[in-house]
Amino acid sequence: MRARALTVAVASALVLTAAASAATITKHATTKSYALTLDVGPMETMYTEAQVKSMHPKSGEVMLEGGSMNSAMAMKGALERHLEVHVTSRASGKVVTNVKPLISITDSTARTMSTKVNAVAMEGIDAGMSDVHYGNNVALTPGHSYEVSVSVNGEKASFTFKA
Ligand SMILES: [Cu+2]
Repeated sequence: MRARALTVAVASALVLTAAASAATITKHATTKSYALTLDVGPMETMYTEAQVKSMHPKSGEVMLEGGSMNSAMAMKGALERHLEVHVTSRASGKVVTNVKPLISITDSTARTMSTKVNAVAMEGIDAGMSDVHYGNNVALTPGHSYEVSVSVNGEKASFTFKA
């Protein structure tokens, strides 16, 4: 019975860990012209506009200018997450939909080289233009610290977060 109680405790600890790491992380930064919001949340299915028309998905995101979904081959222990950057103009407060941000990510814990994120413009299904943002799915190791660098029209900002 004792062994069984231990198994239950371990199982519930695993569930807690999974729940914690699935939470959405939100960070803010500003550049001269832009206010940037980084969101790291659960993996999203990204559809082309043609797929949205034919498949009528009820959730996920639609890619606006082509591009493709990363299906990151997750390393052992890594989880696939969705990393996205929302850009608004500091002057007008409006969502910026016509830029091509450069996004790269570094695992500060593993001290890996920075990796370019294939930043695709997208919006949530049925969310409309106010949700336009840039990013993709990425594989992150829970507990590791990451640095994300974003450059919008040459204006740079960086974020740090723990996955
Ligand atoms: Cu997205």
